[in-house]
Order: sequence, then C-alpha cells, then structure tokens
Amino acid sequence: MTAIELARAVARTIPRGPCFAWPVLFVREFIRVRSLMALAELLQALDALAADAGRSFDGCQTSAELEEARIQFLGAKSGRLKAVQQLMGAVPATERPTAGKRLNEVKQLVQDAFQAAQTRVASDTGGVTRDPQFDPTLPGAPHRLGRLHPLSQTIDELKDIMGRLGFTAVEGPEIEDERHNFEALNIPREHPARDPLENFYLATAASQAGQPLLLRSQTSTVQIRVMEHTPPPVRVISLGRVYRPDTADATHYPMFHQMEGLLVDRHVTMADLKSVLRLFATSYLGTEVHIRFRPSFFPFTEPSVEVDMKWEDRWIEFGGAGMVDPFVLQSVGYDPEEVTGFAFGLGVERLCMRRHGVTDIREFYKNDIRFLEQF
Ligand code: FA5
Repeated sequence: MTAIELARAVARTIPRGPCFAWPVLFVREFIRVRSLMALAELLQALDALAADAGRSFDGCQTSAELEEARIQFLGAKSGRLKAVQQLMGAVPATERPTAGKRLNEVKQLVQDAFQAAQTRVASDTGGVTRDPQFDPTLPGAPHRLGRLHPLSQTIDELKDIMGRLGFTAVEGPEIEDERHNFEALNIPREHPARDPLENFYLATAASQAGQPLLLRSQTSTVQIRVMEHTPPPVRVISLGRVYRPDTADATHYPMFHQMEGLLVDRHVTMADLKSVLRLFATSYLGTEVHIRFRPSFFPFTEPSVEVDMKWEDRWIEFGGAGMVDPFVLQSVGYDPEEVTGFAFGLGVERLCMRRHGVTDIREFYKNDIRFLEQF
C-alpha cells in the first residue's frame, strides 16, 4: 500500500469532530498504522526468507550451487537476510524486541540450513556414490615444485659469502647515462669502449631524456653511484645484468651478470684485493682454489689485472680488478691522498659454470627444464 492509499484509509476511519482536532488525530493514527504495517511487513519477509532459504539449501547438489545460494541468502553485501534486516529501521521502538527476536530465530534457521547442506554436499562429492572411479586411499598426485634459476641461486650465494666478508649488496640501474658508464670511470669520448657498435644505445629513451642513454655494459657504474652518495669508508658489492653486443658462444652471451666489488678506506692495498678474492673463490667453490693476477688495463683502475682461476688444470678468466684510479676517486669527491681502494668485476655465469661443470653459457638461457631442474 502506498503512503497516499494509507492516508486515505486512515482518513476514512477518523470520526469527524471539531476541525482543529481532526489533523492531530489523523497524524497520530497515520503514524500508528504505518508502524504496525512496518512490523507486519518485516515478519512476513522473515517468514518468506526462512521458507525460501530452507528450500533452496535443501535443493543444492554441488558446492557451486551451495555457494550461489549462500550468497543469495547470507551474502554480506546484498544477501536477502541483510535486506530484511534493513526493514528493522521502520519498526517502532515499542515493537523492536518482538521483531528482533524473530529476526534472530530466522537468522539461526537460515544458518543451520546452510551448514546442514554444506555437510551433506561435502560428504556426497567425496563419497563413492558420486564418482565410482574415485579411490580416496590412493596417494595424491604430487605437484611439481618450481625452483630458482641457477643464476639466481648463484647470486644469492655470492651475496651471502660476500656479506660474511663485510660487503653490503647494493643495486644500480640497468639503463645508464654516459657519465656513469664511461666518463666518471675515466673512459674518454674517443675510447673504443664507447663505440656505438660495442654498446646497446637506446635511441628512443635518449630522445626523451635529452641525453644519450645505454644499457650498462658493466656493473662498474654502481661504483660511481655509491661513491657519489657515500663518504668513505665504502665496502659494497653489486650483482646484476649487463649488456654487450657480443656474439653468443660457449663462454659469451650478449646479456650476462657481473658481481662488482668495491672497497675504499685508508691504507687499502693490492694484497687486500688478492686476499678477498682468494677467500671468496675458496668459499664459493668449496676447495682450495688457485687464483692468479695477470697485468691488464682498465681506465678506472691503476694498476689493473685480469683475475684467473684454475679449472681442470686450465686457467680461466673470471673478471677484472685493480686499485681504484685516483682520477675516479677525485671525480666523486674523494681525496686520493686520504683513501685508496680496490675494485673487481667478475662474470657470474662463469663462476656458476665452474662450480657446476656447465660447459656452455647458452644453457642458462634456453629455458630447457631438463637442464634447469638439475639445480
Ligand atoms: C669489466 O667489465 C670490468 N668492469 C671489470 C672490472 C671491475 C675491472 C672493477 C676493474 C675493476 P671485463 O670486460 O673483462 O671487465 O668483464 C669482466 C668479466 O665479465 C669477464 O672476465 C667475464 O667473466 C665476464 N664477461 C665479459 N663479457 C662476457 C660475455 N659476453 N658473456 C659472459 N660473460 C662475460
């Protein structure tokens, strides 16, 4: 019944009296009748809900049907129980105890019906009556567990070992500007290492940044980034991807990983560098490892060496190293008269290959599960 229909019906029931009393009587009667109707409406809705929910839950055969019915009746946002509960607001305060009692009873009924159906459906679907092929006594099908890629495992282990030697792991960006990849590392404009054919320059990114950008060709960039923001002493490693347009063969790949190490402090010498690298190699490879330094050249270290390790009676190059060039220390604001430092950059793939006897670096990037699951 609409409010207007209700008003007309109430008006007909009020005896005609003095004209000033009639509106008061009408309003009082209108409110009383509307409250009683709200209570009746709520009780009727509760009865219908109890009956519908019972029927619906009883009829559910599968857990999907049951879930649908649960949402319809008990759903927290738009379930029917929730909607009926909202009718309570229109019930007059004097009638609320009666209405509340009935609401709680129906709530309990609906929940009991749901739980009974839940127990029945669970036992039905697991029982032999539904699927005669199902044998609950057979062992379950094991899930195939994934694992970390061997290079990720190696990186974790290298961080662990170097952490024990007091080196903190830091990160640097893979897209670099020329200052960090070359200039601050004492690699001048005419140096062949800056040849576009030796690097992956990024034309589109550079045009937006307004300066040349490239994929970093070495992790030595992170040395600069750390020293720019940290006063000495510094003792860090950085592990990450580097990119060079090298032709892929058994020991080279155009994208590979390096571990950069940097230690700057007072009185640091080449002897410290060799001790750290020997300790590291012995810890990672598990046996006493021979390492040797071969004289070499890197623009950012002086003196510079290639670091070789012995592998099956052969010397294999694992990286470059040296004492940080005073020019580099100066370019980041350090005083080369106060501090000295060493740095090294080792190929992570080559370390992992040596440790596990992998003879071709390309295996790491083929994504062949038969290879990867051996680690
Ligand atoms: C450098 O990259 C120097 N930044 C290392 C360095 C750091 C020197 C700090 C001094 C001080 P180099 O280009 O030699 O050096 O590379 C270091 C190692 O990376 C190599 O010894 C090798 O193990 C690995 N490497 C180089 N190119 C490749 C490649 N294409 N694929 C796989 N590993 C590579």
